[in-house]
Amino acid sequence: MAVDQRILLDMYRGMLRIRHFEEQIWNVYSQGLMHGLAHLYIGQEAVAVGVCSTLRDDDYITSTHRGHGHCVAKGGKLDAMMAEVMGKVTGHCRGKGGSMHIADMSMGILGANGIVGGGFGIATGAALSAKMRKTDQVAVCFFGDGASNQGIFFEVMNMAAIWSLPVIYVCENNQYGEYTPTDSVTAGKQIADRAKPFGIPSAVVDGSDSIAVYEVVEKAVKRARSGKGPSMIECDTYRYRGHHVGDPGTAYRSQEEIDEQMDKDPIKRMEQHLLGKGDVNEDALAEIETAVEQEVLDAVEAAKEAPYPDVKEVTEHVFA
Ligand SMILES: Cc1ncc(C[n+]2csc(CCOP(=O)(O)OP(=O)(O)O)c2C)c(N)n1
Ligand SMILES: [Mg+2]
Repeated sequence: MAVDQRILLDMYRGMLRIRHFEEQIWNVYSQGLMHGLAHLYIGQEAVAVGVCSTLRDDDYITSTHRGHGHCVAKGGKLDAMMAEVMGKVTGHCRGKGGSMHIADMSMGILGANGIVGGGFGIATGAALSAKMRKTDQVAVCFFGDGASNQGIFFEVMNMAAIWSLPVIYVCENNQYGEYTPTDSVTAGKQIADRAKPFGIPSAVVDGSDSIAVYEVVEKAVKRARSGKGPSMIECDTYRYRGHHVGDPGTAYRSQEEIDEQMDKDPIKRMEQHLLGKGDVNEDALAEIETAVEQEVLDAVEAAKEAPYPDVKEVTEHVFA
């Protein structure tokens, strides 16, 4: 069945919110307004929105060091996220988490994570908790191609399969782990194949096509919610920028390769789809983008104005 027009427009808006948010993170970083680094998600937007559009507010996600897109798509507030990145008290974690540790339990965002593969145990544990509490919540674990080589990935797939847990492992294969091409360090044809020995159904999908991502994840979510157990989905995707804001991203990738990947841009692709159907025109899409741009600029201004947390609260909200 075709995906509802309302969902398509929401996904379009969602991808623009991520893209503009990330471009402003670059500006904020360049102006020296944030501490530390950020790993930009630009180019991978279709994965976050395609996946999160299938989820309920009370479902869980775990994210990665490249996590802003996942958090925005799951309902993170742009002003609270920008404030968090800039270390301000109005941030999701009162400015004490920063870019790589944005979490908000009220939205099921169980945390971005600076530890590669750090979400595997958390998402699988959240799925076990949902099963034990007999809710029909599901957990999505976003992870990279690099993380797929961490041993815990195999441990959690075993547990999830044995206990039939409501978890969906979503691999974002962006072809690189830091500065290393994935195929030079990752055995096997597809990362999705790693689910097979555990009897976990898996699929590979074009990660620049938000509709395709939505359709395949929707099936996995239905399966998980109805008690049939875990799934794994590998999304072919690409990050346009460097590994982090300090890496131009061009030393280990040819410009030709980057240009070829950027031709498949997920936002342009959705634009063409919506215009092709004839239900919306260019003006309507431009209006959406203008509103998003303003929302992001407002978030930057609010974060600039906000104070840093008081030094007295440095040991508060620390659980370990
Ligand atoms: C346990 C651990 N090992 C190594 C690192 C250093 N590191 C940070 S990002 C990264 C690459 C991760 O690659 P991938 O999972 O493909 O994610 P991507 O950056 O491509 O989104 C590495 C090795 C880390 N943060 N944590
Ligand atoms: Mg990668």
